[in-house]
Amino acid sequence: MAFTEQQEALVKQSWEIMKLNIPELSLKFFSTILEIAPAAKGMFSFLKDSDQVPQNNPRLKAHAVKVFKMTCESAVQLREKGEVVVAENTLRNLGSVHLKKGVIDPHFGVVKEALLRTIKDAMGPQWSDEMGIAWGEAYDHLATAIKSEMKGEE
Ligand code: HEM
Ligand code: ISQ
Repeated sequence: MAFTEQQEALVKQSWEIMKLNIPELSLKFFSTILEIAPAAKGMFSFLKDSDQVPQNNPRLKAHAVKVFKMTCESAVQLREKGEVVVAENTLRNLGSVHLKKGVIDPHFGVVKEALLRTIKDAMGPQWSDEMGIAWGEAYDHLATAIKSEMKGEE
């Protein structure tokens, strides 16, 4: 089914609200990933010398924000062109970083679940199932692009 203007609006509007509280959002997103997949702890450099999720790590924040932003951009592209195209150099970098860190296909489902739970939590009463579906679709297209880059299928 085509990605609608209404779906794009749901993603963009909720991102505008969520980005007002990046410290909490990024922490919640990252903590939820580790809650669902504790084994992923070893992959992230933010946790190198501690068991605790760092409360104010600029790199953690920047990466988490990038995931949200890229997913939001994917929603715009899906509505505009019906597909997601990531700039070639960006995609190559993301492919190689994730390969090097040992990320595998099932991890993308973990990050999706964490992303959706984080949005639901952040939006509270403004959350809707339609909002979750829109973010989920945008994420799936982006994840597909990264996964195929990781497999050398570009
Ligand atoms: C790093 C985005 C999925 C684990 C990054 C970075 C970005 C990013 C922008 C920083 C890249 C850099 O340093 O140049 C995304 C997006 C994803 C995704 C958009 C899905 C659509 C995943 C998944 C995992 C994962 C499924 C596995 C749990 C990591 C790790 C790093 C990383 C371990 C390195 C962090 C560090 O510096 O220690 N990701 N990612 N990512 N990502 Fe992802
Ligand atoms: C990197 N890749 C995917 C998800 C992330 C969440 C928080 C910080 C970094 C991330």
